[in-house]
Amino acid sequence: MYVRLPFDELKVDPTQKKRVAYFYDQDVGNYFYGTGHCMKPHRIRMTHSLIMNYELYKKMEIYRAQPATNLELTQFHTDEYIDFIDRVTPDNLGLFEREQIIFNVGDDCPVFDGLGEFCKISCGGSMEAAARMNNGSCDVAINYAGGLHHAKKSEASGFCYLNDIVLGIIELLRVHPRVLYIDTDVHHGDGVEEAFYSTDRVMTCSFHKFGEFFPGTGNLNDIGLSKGKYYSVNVPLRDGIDDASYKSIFEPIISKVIEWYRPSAIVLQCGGDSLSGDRLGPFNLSMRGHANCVSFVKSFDIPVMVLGGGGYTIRNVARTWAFETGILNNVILPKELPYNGYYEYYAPTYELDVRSSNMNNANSEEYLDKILTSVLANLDNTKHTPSVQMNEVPSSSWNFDDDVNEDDEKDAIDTNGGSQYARDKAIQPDNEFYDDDDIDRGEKNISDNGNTNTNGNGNGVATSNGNGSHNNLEEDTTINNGNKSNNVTLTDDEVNEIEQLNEED
Ligand code: V1D
Ligand code: CA
Repeated sequence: MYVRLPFDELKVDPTQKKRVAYFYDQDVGNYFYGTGHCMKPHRIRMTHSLIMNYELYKKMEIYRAQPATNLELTQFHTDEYIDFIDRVTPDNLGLFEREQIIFNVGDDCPVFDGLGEFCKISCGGSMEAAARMNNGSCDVAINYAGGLHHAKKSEASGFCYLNDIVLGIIELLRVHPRVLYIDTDVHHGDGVEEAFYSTDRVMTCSFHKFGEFFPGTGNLNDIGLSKGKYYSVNVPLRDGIDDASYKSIFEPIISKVIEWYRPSAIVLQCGGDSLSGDRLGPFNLSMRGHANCVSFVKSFDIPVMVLGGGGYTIRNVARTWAFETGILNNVILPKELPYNGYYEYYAPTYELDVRSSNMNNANSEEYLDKILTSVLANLDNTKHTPSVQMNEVPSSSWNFDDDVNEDDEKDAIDTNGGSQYARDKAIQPDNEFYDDDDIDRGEKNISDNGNTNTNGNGNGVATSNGNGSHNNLEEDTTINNGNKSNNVTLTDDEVNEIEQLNEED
């Protein structure tokens, strides 16, 4: 059953064009978990700087999402927990002694300055990514500030406080009958699995290190419950898995899942802690081995949301996520790193590469064969794709609980009000896009000729409105989209300003 596939060079098919929406908030890199903590949101800013300096902004649409609101967050989390996350700070922590225990904040999940804002940025990105996929305005939506897969309904866990993935999937379920979640972080995607453990509307599939490793869940025989039985897939792996072994287990499992389950949307969590040399993860994937998962999932031509996750050797996380962003845009990025705001992090090679090491691979062919055989056998039980009666979800009316008619309720996930409405409401009129006081002057977009593109909001990042149309663009000031060629030429002063801003990063 298990066949060790050769690990061939990654290729892209330039004829297979995807519309890519990329979500980034300039504030995200400023949040700090604390000295000695290995989770560093700064890696998202490093990734962004590579992406921009590789000029991928010419290929995709770049948005700054609206941070999620408390109401939106309660589509999954409890009111009490959201209230706590919203209000707690390092200064008032003493007022929350009981809550610290019940909501599990502490060493792994410290209360840091701006915690609530950080969570809302992460969740807003994934929810808006889902909204854009729902309205068909993109084929690929990327949010590297998302992917926080351990967060529970009313509990922080493993550096994660709020579960942007669950919230994003709930949004996708408004339109998509079946959503597939794939998790390549070295840790088990327990929070997402738990949220959908008893439904067949979402199939979760996590690849992870198993055995004396956080969070301790994700055994081979954890396969879901009641209606969700066979709709949770766990692939427990041992230390040192290499590119060829990973590909040889990932590809047949994902192929069969997609063939049997026929998802209409996929969410791919790309935790960078499965890379070789990670500070926490014991796997041995090269950048290309990791990116092969992205490339393989993309090849199915199903709308996909690509999220971040863990990853603790931050220079390698940034390299890999930038490379993967290239793949999603049908570009194999050149090896030589462009000069960027964090160039010194990439010493001594200054190259875009993460190599495997010569560590031992504890995943024998026999072991991988046993896993593959078991997973594929379980999948046979999902042959009859669940057919869900879909009800059209109105995008311009608020479905309060007491408004929902009973027929509609049958298969619906309780969205506690529904966020599509809120996101539609957030559309700014076309003539009100210039709100630069609220948006910091971070990296701007640079046009084909190397000059900055002034798009009206001064930061090159569109504030997305979730309905598929830009709210900050006019025909002659379009942002960074390679399909459009009406870039604006800048003055030397503007170019200097950009260069200075890049250096400040
Ligand atoms: F090394 C550390 C330094 C400071 C604070 C925490 C850690 C640390 C390392 N590993 N914490 C862990 C893991 N926690 C424990 C706890 C000990 N307790 C009894 C449990 O082993 C948590 C690892 C979290 C991994 C998060 C993730 O990579 O999966 C992730 N994905 O998306 C976002 C994060
Ligand atoms: Ca995983």
